[in-house]
Amino acid sequence: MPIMDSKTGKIKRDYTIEELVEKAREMRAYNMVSLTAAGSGHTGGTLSVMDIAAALYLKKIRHDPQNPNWEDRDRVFWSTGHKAPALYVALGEAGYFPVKEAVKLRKLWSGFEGHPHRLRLPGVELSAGSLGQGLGVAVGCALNAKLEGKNYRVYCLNGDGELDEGSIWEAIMCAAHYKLDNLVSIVDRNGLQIDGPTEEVMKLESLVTKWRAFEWNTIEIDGHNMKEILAALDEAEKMKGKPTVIIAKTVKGKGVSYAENVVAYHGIAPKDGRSGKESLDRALEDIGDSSFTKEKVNKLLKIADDYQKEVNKKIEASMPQFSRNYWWNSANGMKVEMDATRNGFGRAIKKLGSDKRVVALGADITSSIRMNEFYAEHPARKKRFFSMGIAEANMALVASGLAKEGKIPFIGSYGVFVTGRNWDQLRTTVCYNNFNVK
Ligand SMILES: Cc1ncc(C[n+]2csc(CCOP(=O)(O)OP(=O)(O)O)c2C)c(N)n1
Repeated sequence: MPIMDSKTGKIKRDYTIEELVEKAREMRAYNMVSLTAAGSGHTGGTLSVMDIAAALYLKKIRHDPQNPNWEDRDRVFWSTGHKAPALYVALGEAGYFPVKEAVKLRKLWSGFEGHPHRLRLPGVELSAGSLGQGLGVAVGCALNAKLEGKNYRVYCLNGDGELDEGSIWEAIMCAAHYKLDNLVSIVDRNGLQIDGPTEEVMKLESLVTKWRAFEWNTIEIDGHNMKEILAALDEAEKMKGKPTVIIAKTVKGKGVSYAENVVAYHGIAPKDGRSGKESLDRALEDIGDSSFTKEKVNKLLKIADDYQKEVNKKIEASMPQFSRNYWWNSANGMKVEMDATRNGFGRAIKKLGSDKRVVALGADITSSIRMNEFYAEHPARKKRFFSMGIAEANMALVASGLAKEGKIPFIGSYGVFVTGRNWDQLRTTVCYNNFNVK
């Protein structure tokens, strides 16, 4: 069901397959302008998921952008919150707000946060960012439809790297247990995550066999073929008694030559800014939407720029000012040299690595937290490094097992994940057992 008027039940706007292909092209272009204006964001995954986003928001789901909380709307959960810019351009194209607004990506108070915030933007179903959580929420939402006899459908966009998280498999089991045929997971199978190819970080294959064994209806498609995407979504709707997973083979960075299949383009905007080899201009050339003239792009970038200037003014006005300088806020001796904590971590683990008992466990952000310093100049140490995938809870437990046998394991991820997602493992297993996990 395409975009609807929730009051009259009439279709507001429908698209042909050819039009959807063009819309996805336009969405990629807006996406790249947004990322460039922000100077940061996730190029790779937003581009790989874009055709699916266009198919869902412009053709498949029943929704009314003028009535975002319509009770009977279909729900789409973006479990991979880092792909938020693709969600924003999809919502904009569908009519939740003018799509050009999405260029205010990552700007304070704009609502277009780096990861989606449900309370700040209409059409966003779930605040997300910590991977592995959306599918469970989607299960709850689908269960509610069954309980209340509602016929809305529930879609969840998952990343393939995200499937490393155990909580995903708990949700998979739960959905099959409750025979949630109103639920569809779409896996953006682009084959890459942050540390490299999925099969090197944590082997996923055979993915189809795994989902089937968990008793899901399993469909494999080319995630850039609009016809196949729509056919799979229709097939899922006909399925009775089982949830459906659509494993969509995609290309990370699809449509932008310098980003396609390039691991480094996971979480960055075009390296060269507006023009140059790896720039916005080059990206737009590759994408090939002729409506994105220099003039139009300038105007879009100006929207972002003007907005930022207003934000800066407001911030400046709200900052407390000293009436004059004192020794403690201005003397040279009081100034400190700043260095990121992760750099200190990298230096320390490099040094400590000479102790053969030291082992390092990574959770798919190894270079980002400088854990790679452990083996960068000491290749022999690589065998004492273990990639755990995006699975912080299991990482703490595996480290515990190694510690129990006399190793000194260092585990690492971003602070929120390595304390939050494995808090109980730290409490019960690491602490109560007094295991020497760092
Ligand atoms: C719990 C958690 N751990 C780590 C991260 C950091 N992180 C953000 S994206 C990402 C890789 C995700 O890979 P995938 O799901 O395949 O997404 P894609 O490659 O399609 O962007 C990681 C590890 C996170 N957001 N959440």
